[in-house]
Amino acid sequence: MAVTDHVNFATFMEGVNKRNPHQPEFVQAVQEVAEDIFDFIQDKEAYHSEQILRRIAEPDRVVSFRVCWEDDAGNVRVQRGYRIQNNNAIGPYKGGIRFHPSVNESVLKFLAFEQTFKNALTGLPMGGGKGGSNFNPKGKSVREIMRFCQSFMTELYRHIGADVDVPAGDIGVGGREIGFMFGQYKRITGEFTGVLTGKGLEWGGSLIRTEATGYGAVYFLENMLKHRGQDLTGKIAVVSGSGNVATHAAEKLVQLGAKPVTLSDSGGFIHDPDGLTQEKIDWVKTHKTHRRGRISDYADHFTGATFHANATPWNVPCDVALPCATQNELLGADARALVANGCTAVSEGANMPSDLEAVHVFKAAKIMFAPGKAANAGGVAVSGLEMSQNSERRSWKESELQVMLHDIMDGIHDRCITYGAQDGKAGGYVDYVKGANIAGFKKVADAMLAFGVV
Ligand code: NDP
Ligand code: 2IT
Repeated sequence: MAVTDHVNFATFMEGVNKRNPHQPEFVQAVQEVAEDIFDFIQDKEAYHSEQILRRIAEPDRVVSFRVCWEDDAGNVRVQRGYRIQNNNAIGPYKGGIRFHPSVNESVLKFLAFEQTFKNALTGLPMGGGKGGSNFNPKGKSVREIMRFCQSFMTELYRHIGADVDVPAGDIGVGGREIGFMFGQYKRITGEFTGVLTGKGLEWGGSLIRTEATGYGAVYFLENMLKHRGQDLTGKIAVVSGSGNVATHAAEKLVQLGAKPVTLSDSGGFIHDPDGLTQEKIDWVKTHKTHRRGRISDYADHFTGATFHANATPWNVPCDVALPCATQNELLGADARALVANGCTAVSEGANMPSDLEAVHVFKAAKIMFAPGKAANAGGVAVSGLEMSQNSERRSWKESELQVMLHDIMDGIHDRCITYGAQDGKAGGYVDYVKGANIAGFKKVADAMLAFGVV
C-alpha cells in the first residue's frame, strides 16, 4: 500500500465510532491514544499495512455472563459479569476487576485498552485485560459480598489462569473480595496457583501491593518535578477519591513533605487547609474501608475541615493535583480552574480521570501532566512482581520490592521522556501523554508484527 493510501486519523476514528456505538468511554480512550499514534506511525509502513492500531482497538474477546446470587432476605438477584481480554501480545492478560453500578461494556473495554499500554510501559511481560460487574457492594453484608464473589468466579474461572489471564482488584474490589474469589477458584479447580493478584500475604500475596498504586503515582509526580529541578517539599496537593489509591497517594505525599488538603467520594469533597496527616489518613482508611462510611464525616471529626456536597475539589488552589477516584471526574472547566489557580503538575492515580478536553487544556498550558497509564502503573507492576514470586514459590522482602517499584516508575518516566520530550533540552517540556502512548504502543506493536496476522 502506498503511503498516501494510509487510513488517516479522522477515518480511523469514524470507524471506531461506527463499530462501537453507545460506548463513549471506549471511543474516548482510543481517541486519546490515536491522536499520538498516527503522528508516530506516519512514516512506518509496517504498522499501517499490518493494521496494528486497528487490531489493538478490537479486544481479543469480550466475555459477558450472568451472575445469580441470593441476598440475605432470600431474594434471587441477577447481575451482569464481564471479562474483556484486550491483547496478550506481550504476556498473559492482566488487569483488575471492578464492582460498581456504573460498570458496562464500554467502561471495561476502555479500561482493558488502557491496561494494554500501561502494562507494556512497566517493562514486565503482561498483556491487557479488565473485568467486573454492575454489582453494587454498597450496603451489602459481608456474606452477600461473599456469595456474589463466589457466583462471579463460578463462571470467570473457565476464562482465566496463571498463564492465561490474571485478574486483580479495582474499584469496589480489595483484599477481601480477592480472598472470596481465590477461595472459589481453588475450590472449583483444586489448584493453588497465582491466578489472581492482590492476594493476602498468608496465601501468596506480595508485600506493598496494597500501597503500590498510590505510592507509584507520587513517585511519578516526584520524577516529573525532578526533571524540572523541583521537589515536593511544601507543595499543596489536591487529591480526589478516598479509596485505596487516594489514601496511599496522600500517605506518600505526606511522607515526602507535601501537603495534601482534600479527599473526596461520590458524595462530595473535604477540604482540610491544615493538611492531612498520617493519623487523619489512617482514620479515613478505617472509616471508608472497614466502617464503609462517607467522607463527609471527616469534617465532623477533624476541626478546621469543611465538606462540600456534590462537588469535586478542582477549584481549591494547589501546586499539584492527583485525581484518584474514577473516569471523567475532571472536566475541561476543572482543568482550566486548576491551571488558572497555579497548579503546575497533575498525576493521574485513577484511570482516565481527565476527559479529552481537560487533557487538551493541560497540554496547551504545557503543565506537567502524567496520564493514568503511566502514573498509576505501580499497582499492576507490583501485581507483576506478585506473579513472579508465585512462579518462583517464594516471597521477596519489602525492601527489595520497594526498590523494584521505584525502579519501574523511574523506567516509565524515562520511556515517556524518550518519546515525549518536545524540545530536546534537559529539563524542557515533556508531553507525557504522547510519550506514554508511543512507548506503550511500540512494545505491543513490535510483538504483534513478529506474530504475523493473528
Ligand atoms: P476504591 O474502590 O478503593 O475507591 C474508589 C474511590 O473513588 C472511592 O472514594 C469512591 O467513592 C470514589 N468513586 C468511585 N466511583 C465514583 C464516581 N462515579 N464518582 C465519584 N467518586 C467515585 O478504588 P481504587 O482506589 O482502587 O480505584 C480508584 C481509581 O484508581 C480507579 O480509576 C481505578 O481504576 C484506578 N486504579 C486502581 C488501581 C488499584 O490498584 N486499586 C490500580 C490503578 C488504577 P465512594 O466510596 O463514594 O464510591
Ligand atoms: O487499573 C489497574 O491497573 C488496576 N486496577 C490494577 C490491575 C492489576 O492487575 O493489578
